[in-house]
Amino acid sequence: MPKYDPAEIEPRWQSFWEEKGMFKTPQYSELPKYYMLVMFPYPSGTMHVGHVKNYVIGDAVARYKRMCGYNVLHPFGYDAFGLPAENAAIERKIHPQDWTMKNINTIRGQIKKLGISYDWDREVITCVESYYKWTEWVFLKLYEAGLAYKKKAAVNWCPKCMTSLANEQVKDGKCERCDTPVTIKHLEQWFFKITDYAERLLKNLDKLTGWPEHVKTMQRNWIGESKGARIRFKVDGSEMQIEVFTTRPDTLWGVTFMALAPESPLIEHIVLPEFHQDLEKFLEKVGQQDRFRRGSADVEKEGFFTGRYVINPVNGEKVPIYVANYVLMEYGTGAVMGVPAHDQRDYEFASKYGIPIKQVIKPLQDAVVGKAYDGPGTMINSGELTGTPVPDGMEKVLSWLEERGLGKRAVQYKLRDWLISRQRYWGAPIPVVYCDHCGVVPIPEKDLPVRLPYNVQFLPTGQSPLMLSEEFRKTTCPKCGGPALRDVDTMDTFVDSSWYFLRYVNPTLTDVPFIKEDVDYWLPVDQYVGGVEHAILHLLYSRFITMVLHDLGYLSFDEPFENLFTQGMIYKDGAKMSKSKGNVVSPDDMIEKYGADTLRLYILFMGPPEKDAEWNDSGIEGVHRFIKKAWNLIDQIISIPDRANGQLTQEEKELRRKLHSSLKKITQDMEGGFKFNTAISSLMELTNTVSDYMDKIPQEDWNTGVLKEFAEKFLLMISPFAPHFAEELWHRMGKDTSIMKENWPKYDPNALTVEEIEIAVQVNGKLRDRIKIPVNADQDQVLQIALMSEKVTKFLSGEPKKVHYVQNRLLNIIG
Ligand code: ANZ
Ligand code: ZN
Repeated sequence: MPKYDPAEIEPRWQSFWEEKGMFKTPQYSELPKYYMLVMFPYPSGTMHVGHVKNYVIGDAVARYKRMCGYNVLHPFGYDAFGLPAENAAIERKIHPQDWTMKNINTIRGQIKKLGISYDWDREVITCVESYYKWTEWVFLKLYEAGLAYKKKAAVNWCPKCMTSLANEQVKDGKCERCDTPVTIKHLEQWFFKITDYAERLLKNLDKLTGWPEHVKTMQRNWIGESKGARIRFKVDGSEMQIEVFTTRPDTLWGVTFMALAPESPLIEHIVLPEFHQDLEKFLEKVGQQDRFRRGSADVEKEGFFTGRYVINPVNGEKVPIYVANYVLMEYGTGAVMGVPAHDQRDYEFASKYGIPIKQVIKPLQDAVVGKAYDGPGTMINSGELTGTPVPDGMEKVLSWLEERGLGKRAVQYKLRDWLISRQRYWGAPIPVVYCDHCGVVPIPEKDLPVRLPYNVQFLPTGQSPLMLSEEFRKTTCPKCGGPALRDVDTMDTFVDSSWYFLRYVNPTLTDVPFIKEDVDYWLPVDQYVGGVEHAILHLLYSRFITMVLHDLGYLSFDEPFENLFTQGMIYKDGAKMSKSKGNVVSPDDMIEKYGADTLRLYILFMGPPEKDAEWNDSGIEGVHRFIKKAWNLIDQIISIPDRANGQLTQEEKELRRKLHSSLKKITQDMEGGFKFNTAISSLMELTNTVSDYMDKIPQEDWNTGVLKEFAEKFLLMISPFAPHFAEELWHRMGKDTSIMKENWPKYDPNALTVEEIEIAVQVNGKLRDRIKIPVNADQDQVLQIALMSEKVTKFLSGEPKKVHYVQNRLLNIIG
């Protein structure tokens, strides 16, 4: 009997599949399409088993769907630009391109050894010219549509990475990548106007019924819709007005001060001259505070009185104007109407500076003293609106304000425009030039790509490395032919990944990024699988770019991903795997030790795939024992010659029942969403049942028909998880076509019916009744049925003392 030898089997089938082109996807087919997409990786090193989980899940789905009769698109690529690759390259003093390409080769090799069924002809690498040419094209399209603009802005600056960061890349005031506290720098930057799409990005979430609820919630919170009003206050003794955004227009009568953000451009026009010097000092102090924490509840409130007042439009009251640290310039209008009685931050501010606190909402129940009350209640001290219940009466308040022209309804989003300029080398160039004569001039599409030069001093210095390349920077204006300078920044890597799923459809076209009919056929993606860490940024940006391209007529759909699945992480020793912690498990080591199929099965068996799971060496050992056992079992079955099997015996019927009920259950697990772990445990149980049968029944009595049916169906069912194993035994069974070409098996409903038989029931040795029981029911079950018969119980005086059961024949109760 040949031993299970994955090291011999697996490479052989990998070459076979590749030579026969079995992973290739025809562009069109009679079959319905299924686009199975996994999030492509940053090639910033080798992969560990945690990374691989994503691809193993995707492959199980892709292989299963092929068997179900779909034309499956299952591509792979690399998010190859960006800081991770660049930083790693700098650390190792090697060019980012060389470093990245080397890693890509390693990763590709790792994936191939796993037998993942990617269509390698469609591989996409974002840092190669043929791809980033079209990333530049995306920029141009946004620019033409008025959705890319440049402005001087205070940006988040990471002093270690020496680049600006999007708000999304700042976590708790620190750089997401290196944990360095982020500072502020004023730079001319390019932005994408994602805020124009805030409402649609929010509303469309309701359509995405195939997305996990928690991901949609994260997106909703990130977009952060607030409904309220904008209200203008006149500055006393001036023509100037200050507009505020408030979610509580019902508290307008309780305003006792006005607060401006320290960055507000209004300040210099408002503050009295004699206050100027002190104001400077105040602004300097606030400028040193952490801009991301300034607005949070626990930060000490600080303010500066400008010497001026505004007039409350509803009651004519004069209230002082302050500059306050907790007001942020980026939100609303950068100005707040202070209502200390009903807003906690205003309350703390007013208490500190001796500003009156005026109650205008009467709580439904007694409120906590010494705190702002922000709960429901009734408006008081509020002129005509006194008595209005809130928040129920908010509509009435808004209409009242609008009718009198005092304010207007407004919706405010937390979402900011997407800052895409990076002062780094390793990214797609921004395709514009600056001409003294013509100003900002986009590069014409026919002149794309703007090539990223290889020979550049790319170490970060705080200014863009491309600035140092005269050869890159100096050019001529496409409009007037005069001298011009190129933009020396590169694009945020999230731009690269915001459209890669379109490129997989037509990965090699050189004159267009994709063909509309083709992407319309393949997209939306049927199933997207990836890490929950991309719940906000990547998914939001991809949705945005898709909407823009849709609106420009390039696509017929406006949401790219129909179904989303977020897989959990693999932990080792209770922690996330990382090189620095030294708890990394390499897929290569596991493949060497157990083979790819064992690794694949174990990753899928570890638990529900959406949950985090702990890597366990004895766990993979156990899975390896299972696969060896299944190998031996099937090998034995294959080796017995077929013979005529008569009527099925009871055991044989049972065996078929188990086979078909497993098939039914596993099909449900596959259809009902990623329940690979329970599917695999059904396969294990089934193996045990068959093995018990073969142990119990002498070999010459084995029903070869039933056993071969088992072997065949078992191989089909395990093939999405352990494809090499399945393919090998499939051929050993004498099949001459690939198991990949087979259909997913259908269960036989007739095999599922449980047969009943009649058995005799004795009480104290005397026959008292005959009862019907399901074949092979156990003793407890049979006893229960027997005790429902009066003919039995009337001979018993209480609980049975002893029970003797001869399976499927006779039950004797001693009472
Ligand atoms: C008056 C008021 C009274 C407010 C009250 C709240 C309670 P969300 O829900 O986050 O949208 N606000 C407006 N712009 C601000 C800015 N640039 N910096 C800091 N705070 C700002 O919060 C909206 C509320 O946050 C607004 O409603 C405003 O305070 C404040 F009893 O206006 B409110
Ligand atoms: Zn010009």
